[in-house]
Amino acid sequence: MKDRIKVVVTGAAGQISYSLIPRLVDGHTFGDKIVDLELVEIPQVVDKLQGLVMELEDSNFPNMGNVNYTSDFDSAAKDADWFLLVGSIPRGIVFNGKKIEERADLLQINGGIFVGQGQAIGRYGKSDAKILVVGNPANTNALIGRHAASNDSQLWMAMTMLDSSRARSVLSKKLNVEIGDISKMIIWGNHSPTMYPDFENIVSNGELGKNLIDDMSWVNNEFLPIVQQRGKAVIDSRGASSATSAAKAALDTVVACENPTRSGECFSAAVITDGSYDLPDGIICGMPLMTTSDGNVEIVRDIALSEFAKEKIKISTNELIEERSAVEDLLK
Ligand code: NAX
Repeated sequence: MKDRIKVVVTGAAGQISYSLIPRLVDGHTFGDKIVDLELVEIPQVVDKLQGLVMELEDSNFPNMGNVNYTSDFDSAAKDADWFLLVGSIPRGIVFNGKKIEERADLLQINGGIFVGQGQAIGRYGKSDAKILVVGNPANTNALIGRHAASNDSQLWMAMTMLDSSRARSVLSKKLNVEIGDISKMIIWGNHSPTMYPDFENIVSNGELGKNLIDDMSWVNNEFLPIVQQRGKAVIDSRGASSATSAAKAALDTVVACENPTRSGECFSAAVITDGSYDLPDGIICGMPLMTTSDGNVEIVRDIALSEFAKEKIKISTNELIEERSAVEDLLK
């Protein structure tokens, strides 16, 4: 009999989820396992998921197990192995009669969602559950959820894989190599325009990035702004936010956590700080990670940071500290 895995996806009727959910059951992301899906939406939207479930059933996915949709997060969370928390309230929406424009309002509203979901995950999720927060502001949402879950054996991450994929793409063009020839693309800090994509520590064809890129004008005026502002550039062009690339990045994160990381490599996600790299305590910060052969996800601790990198990372961690202050009441 094949192994089973239970995956909860919130924001299941949204754009990212439409690309993400079918690929959870296509036999690649979780290999041979049968994948049971719990698709979660807010009550006003949940009925739309019936259509998505019909499409999933019609797609002939041999690895698809039970599929349920609900607006009851607590029941969905029961014994789940993975939580992909995509659902959130976007900027510009009218919420409780008020148009949400300010970052502080966005932090409060979305943070509020993550208190309830975090408590349910801590209480009902598997003790070794892995949680990937995609919904923005992802790092601070993950901090709130992790605090509410109060279950240290579970792993809370905020997604920075999309930023890392974007940075790899820009660097592969600059270095004129295939994207697969670039490894160790680390994103430090917040999933926001302050993030720091660490070009110095990439490895391409056996050579460190700092030895390959000596054009600081290109770094400062092209590389960093392109990667940091890529989400906005996609919105400006498409009239909608990055969806298919965000879905791919979420899947890449799951695959990176489900399979041992090759020796000397690492992948990007934001996790709770633990004193490594002198990062401030108690924030969810982008760092280099690896999955061990027994399935634990750990921080890679031997990356050398230049003064330039440290300065950039500080800007982003300061922003995370400010975000944490804005939601202090949700962390009590
Ligand atoms: P959509 O607006 O298409 O979908 C979001 C869905 O979440 C909606 O259907 C909404 O009803 C649902 N939702 C809201 N509150 C919920 C709750 N409490 N429980 C369950 N569902 C809930 O947005 P989409 O384009 O799919 O983006 C989703 C989130 O990803 C946004 O916050 C977006 O900013 C964020 N992103 C994060 C990225 C990252 O790298 N971390 C990149 C892509 C994306 O911008």
